[in-house]
Amino acid sequence: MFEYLPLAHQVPEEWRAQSAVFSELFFVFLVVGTLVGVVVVAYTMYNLYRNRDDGTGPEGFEAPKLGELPTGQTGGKSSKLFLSFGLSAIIVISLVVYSYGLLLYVEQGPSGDVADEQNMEVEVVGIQFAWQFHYPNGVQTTGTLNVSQGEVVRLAVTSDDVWHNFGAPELRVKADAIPGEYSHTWFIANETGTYDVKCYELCGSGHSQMTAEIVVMEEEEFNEWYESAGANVTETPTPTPDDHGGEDDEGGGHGSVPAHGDAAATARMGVAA
Ligand SMILES: [Cu+2]
Repeated sequence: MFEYLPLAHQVPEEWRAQSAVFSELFFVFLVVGTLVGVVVVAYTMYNLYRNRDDGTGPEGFEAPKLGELPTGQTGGKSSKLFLSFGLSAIIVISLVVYSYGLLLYVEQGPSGDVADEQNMEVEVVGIQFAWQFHYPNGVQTTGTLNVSQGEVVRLAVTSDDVWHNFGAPELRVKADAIPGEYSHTWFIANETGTYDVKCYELCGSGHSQMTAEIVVMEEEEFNEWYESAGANVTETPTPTPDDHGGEDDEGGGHGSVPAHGDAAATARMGVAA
């Protein structure tokens, strides 16, 4: 139904990091919520003052009764009721449409021909108690994920033993690591630097030490590292999972773990369904 919305993000200049999308969502909801709150509270205070009982009230005033619409009063009370209801509906529906479009982008990442070519898919494997990264050229690292600045990095997250959860809070990345299946997520890091990775699913005695880091390098530096590391690879490249990116896969994957208490995963399931 809303497939056309991510089309707005087909050119690299419009690719936005998930963290930027979430910041915008929080900002918009904060501003709209504050404005509505100020208007409602101010209007309530104004009416409290205007309709205060100073002993000179109108004769025969009938106060609204519980469970009845306040119609029939003079002064257009019912039209005010429907006006406020209509305004609320417009605000709520606008926010739903707006945030649903952004959440689809968060879910699927940049789309289009350029995004299909300019990305790197890395297989992320959780083990007790470390994170392993398998690059398309066969390079494997443990504990450090090197990526290029500004590139779309797609992650296929899985586990070799028990349930883990791969999370990099600063990049707003989080995905279940479940044996036998892949969770898909993506990120763009526009700033070079080092970002913390932690395991967010209690997985055993070493859970708290199950950390890693994402190192974002400048493009040249990354290419240099990637090629020299790739030159040392003797074994055949690890096949990357071929079931990536599909909305159905995503829904199916999360749908098969209904007992899981991860609020983010539940929210994603809701969006993908
Ligand atoms: Cu873990």
